Amino acid sequence: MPIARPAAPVRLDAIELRVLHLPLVSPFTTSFGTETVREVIVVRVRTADGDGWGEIVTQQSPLYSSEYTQGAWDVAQRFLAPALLDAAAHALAPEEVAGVLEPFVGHRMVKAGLELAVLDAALRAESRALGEYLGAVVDRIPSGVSVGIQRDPSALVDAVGGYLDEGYVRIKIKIKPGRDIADTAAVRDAFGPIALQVDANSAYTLADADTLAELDRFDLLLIEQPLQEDDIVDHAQLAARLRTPICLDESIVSAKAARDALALRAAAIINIKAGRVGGYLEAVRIHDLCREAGIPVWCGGMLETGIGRAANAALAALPGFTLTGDVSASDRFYSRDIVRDPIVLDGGHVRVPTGAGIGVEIDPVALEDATVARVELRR
Ligand code: OSB
Ligand code: MG
Repeated sequence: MPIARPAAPVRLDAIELRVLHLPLVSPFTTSFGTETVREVIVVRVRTADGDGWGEIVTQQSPLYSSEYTQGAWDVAQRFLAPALLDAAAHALAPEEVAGVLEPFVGHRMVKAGLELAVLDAALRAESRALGEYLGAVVDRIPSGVSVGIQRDPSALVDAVGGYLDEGYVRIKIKIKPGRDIADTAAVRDAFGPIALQVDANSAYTLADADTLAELDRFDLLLIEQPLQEDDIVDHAQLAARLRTPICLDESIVSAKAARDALALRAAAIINIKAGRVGGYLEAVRIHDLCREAGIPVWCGGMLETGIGRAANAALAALPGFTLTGDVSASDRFYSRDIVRDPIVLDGGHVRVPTGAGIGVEIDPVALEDATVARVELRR
């Protein structure tokens, strides 16, 4: 359902942007590369009624998407934040942010981070929780974990075993050509009928359909984004050759892209990430249209800090999120988060925050320690 009760407008006095470097507890490897330090941008909007926080989930290099942190840093300061400050000369409702930023093509992760900060400020001013605002129907959600490519299949089994011991209820392993069948077989053989899915991050082409069809024998929940971002028709052709359901991630950059992918039968399941689609409000629209179409969705992740993770937990509490998402605990990636009350795993679940706004408080010392660049733009 669309947002039931909009938030009151806020007047923006300033927007602070910071680039953070947060060391990961272990390297995270996907088909597109390895990350050891999370480089991310945190947004603080300043209003007469208090601050609001958001996160721009770009990565250091444009490998998952065309967006990347230094590009985001530039476009946010040069165009998007000034446009928002101009528009907010009187007051701006969170629901109006996307419209103000719409003339600028792309840069959805930047738009999402700015929108979240305005949304957080507006909801904090009203003492409303983001979950309640978005339409959450549960107070805790099951937690899955995304496991990177390891040195070899036996190291992967060790890593997966550790997460199962911690209580994660669904495992996703990253695959790439040459590290697909044997890795998946090793995990299936070691752990039997666990809830298991794979993510290729666009590493294959339709010419690999026979290899991908070999994955059918592992009874996977889904295969995520086997082909490239714009391979919508190819995904539809691949789907006709696989028993394993295809889930799209990179391809779904908007509600329009989601509608088109469903019309073309390119996806049976959709991974929703607010950053990738330009914000939590667009994410809710995708949720709504998938629910209408009977398409299951789940909440993906971008190695968010405690800011984005709290917001993801709120989103994943909507009724159409019928599959377990990548909303893992803070300590899966970080030994020190930038929020005071980071997400923890409790019986395989994480709690949906109930405090005002995103429902977590920033740890100012941890934030400062992680900051490598800071700028403040004023109206
Ligand atoms: O494809 O889902 C992905 C992380 C960065 C970029 C893309 C992806 C991922 C993950 C991690 O799989 C999910 C998480 O944040 O836990
Ligand atoms: Mg993915």
